[in-house]
Amino acid sequence: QSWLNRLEQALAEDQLRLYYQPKLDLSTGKVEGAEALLRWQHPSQGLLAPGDFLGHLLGSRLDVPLGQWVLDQALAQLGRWQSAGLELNLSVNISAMHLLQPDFADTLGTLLAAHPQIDPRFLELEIVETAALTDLNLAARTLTQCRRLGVRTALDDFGTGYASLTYLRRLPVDRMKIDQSFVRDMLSDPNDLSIVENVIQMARAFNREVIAEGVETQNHARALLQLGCHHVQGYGVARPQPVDQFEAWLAQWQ
Ligand code: G
Ligand code: G
Ligand code: NA
Repeated sequence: QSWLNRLEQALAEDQLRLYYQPKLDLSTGKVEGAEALLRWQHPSQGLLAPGDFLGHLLGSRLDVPLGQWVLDQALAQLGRWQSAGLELNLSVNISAMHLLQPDFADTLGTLLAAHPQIDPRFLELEIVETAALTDLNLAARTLTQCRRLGVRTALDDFGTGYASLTYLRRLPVDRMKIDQSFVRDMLSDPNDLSIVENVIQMARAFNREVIAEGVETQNHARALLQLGCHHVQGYGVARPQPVDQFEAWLAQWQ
């Protein structure tokens, strides 16, 4: 059986899960929200992370249906949080193929209309695989439509790839996420530190927010705060976890 068939079965048999990793605002010490990260609870192989299967999925016939499943789940979760009085935003990873569907924004609008209790500002679309955005005009138009719906937009893995500056200039996003590969060694590698510093300054110049991922230690957090980046995410705060564990973690954090 091919990966794609097994993934199709996983979707049909409810083996996919969203895990939640907190995003912290260092300037207030408050958890601003979470990122939803896909996992596959495989019946025989245990818990699989996207690195194990995403490559088979992106660009395939399952890319859009799975992206839609993720959005459905994420909005249902946001609805539960808002009903419970939890002010948490939620970032959802959106693939290039999904974003480039001509009806992406309309479909999202319909989904939001089905959840009238959700304030769209609490949903953030995190665009992954920017290199696969073959039509930047279409991507920009779609992101503009999404922002008109009230939804926030972000560029994932910022700084990797040759065209980061082009994406920054052409895509209407509220926030850039500094890739964890730069954050990891920023305390020991002056070149990585310089990249992190420059991304933060560029974000400021373009009036965008910035968030750092892969923040594993307090020293990383301190350095980022000093450089003016107060939104962080990483194992140093918490790992991605199932929603009940995330909520328990949140309760003891506050
Ligand atoms: O959770 P983990 O660090 O293993 O995720 C690895 C990568 O997989 C992340 O960088 C993210 O870009 C991608 N990813 C995680 N969840 C999703 C998802 O729901 N949709 C898409 N398209 N990518 C995801
Ligand atoms: O690029 P994106 O934000 O989608 O990547 C998130 C991925 O990075 C997830 O797979 C998550 O498990 C992983 N991750 C999150 N925080 C850390 C961290 O502090 N260190 C490392 N090595 N990986 C992390
Ligand atoms: Na992401």
